[in-house]
Amino acid sequence: MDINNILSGLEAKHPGEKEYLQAVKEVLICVEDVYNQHPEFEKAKIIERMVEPDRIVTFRVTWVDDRGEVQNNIGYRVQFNNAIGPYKGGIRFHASVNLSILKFLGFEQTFKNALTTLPMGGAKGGSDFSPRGKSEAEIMRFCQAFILGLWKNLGPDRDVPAGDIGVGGREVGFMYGMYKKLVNECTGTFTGKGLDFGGSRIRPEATGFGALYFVQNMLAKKNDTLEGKTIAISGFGNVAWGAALKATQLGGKVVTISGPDGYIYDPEGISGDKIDYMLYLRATGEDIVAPYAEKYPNATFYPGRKPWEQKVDIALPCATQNEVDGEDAKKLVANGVQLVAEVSNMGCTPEAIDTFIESRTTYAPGKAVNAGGVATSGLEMSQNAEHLQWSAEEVDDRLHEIMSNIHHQCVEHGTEPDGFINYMKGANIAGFMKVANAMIGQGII
Ligand code: 2IT
Repeated sequence: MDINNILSGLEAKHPGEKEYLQAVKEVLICVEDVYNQHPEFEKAKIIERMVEPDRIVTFRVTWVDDRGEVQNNIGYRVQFNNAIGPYKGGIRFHASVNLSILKFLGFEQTFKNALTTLPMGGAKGGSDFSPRGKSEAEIMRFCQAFILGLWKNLGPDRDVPAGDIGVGGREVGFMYGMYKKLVNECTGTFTGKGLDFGGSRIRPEATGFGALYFVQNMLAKKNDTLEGKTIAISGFGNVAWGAALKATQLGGKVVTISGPDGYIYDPEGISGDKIDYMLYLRATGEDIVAPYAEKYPNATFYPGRKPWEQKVDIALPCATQNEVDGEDAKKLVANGVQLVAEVSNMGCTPEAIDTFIESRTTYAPGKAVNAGGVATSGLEMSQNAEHLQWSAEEVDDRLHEIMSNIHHQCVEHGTEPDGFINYMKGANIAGFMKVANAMIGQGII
């Protein structure tokens, strides 16, 4: 495989799609050696086929705001790869959404879903619609209009969306309601649904909980635990909330959260009702964390800054892609960080990852660490298919097992001769091999 050749070909075809090209480059570098050991991959042009989405659906979403004004947004669904199972992945509503971001997310999702061992292909969708400051009625009308443009491409065995940034239980409910009205079938088709209409227990918590189970596994490998560790978390959405809850339960002390306006440092630890307060802050729809420091005066608000300048044992980026850059990584390493686990998708820039790996800092990528969210979505699909709802204990037990298994795959494929575990390499190789073999098994299509 000639990585530079493939990448320059992709750059020429998709100029300016920087997140997408970044995600592809990371995987290609990691899998180059194993790829070259399998001439059947080269013969079937597996890489060339795998880096292009199977299909991209783009549609105009028109809706009416509360003032009666007509609004237009763009909707997308990137159906990346269904070699392993139906297209599966979240929907993101954020002003920054564009095709490059959704292609990177769909590409990552394909390998992440393969790592879960559940039968799910990879996809991602979304819109440049910004939920910030919108009323509930506006959000509902937008969700309904979005589904009018997309529903024909979905189905329980075709494509099963879920939430992502800007899309939580409320939005999934509105989208699923409209979808169901159009197809007149109760087959699931969305995950992250409400508990009363086919949702899975533990799904809201699953991304954060799964991430902490993964971190527990990483620490156990170093004969360590979360007990007494200080933890920097970024973001204050659903993922940050689940991560803070589980980190605290397991004996860690979460000292930061962040929003687009800056970050909060709370030396006493963000626990108990302070974690619930995150949900309140999110529900206001204003997308700011500053009010935390007014409510809890022992905490400090640092406007316009990122939490990575604080001295902590563990860093858990839980906000968005490329939120930890090379400079942030240098600060974390200089302050003696012991472990960095991406809970956001592609939370670290390539420079940040290089800094962690060169300094032999234990680092794991989002596609392994945050796979508990989509894994629990897979469990929701199973429950819908058998028309049953499992107990919280059953779902949580399976989530534990899946995260340990992903950790095991990373160790198996990522342990270097000096004993250092390169989780990025391990996750990419394990995910890639499964998708590549599934594609080979189904012929040239
Ligand atoms: O990035 C992700 O894995 C998600 N947003 C969850 C996807 C899903 O289908 O549950």
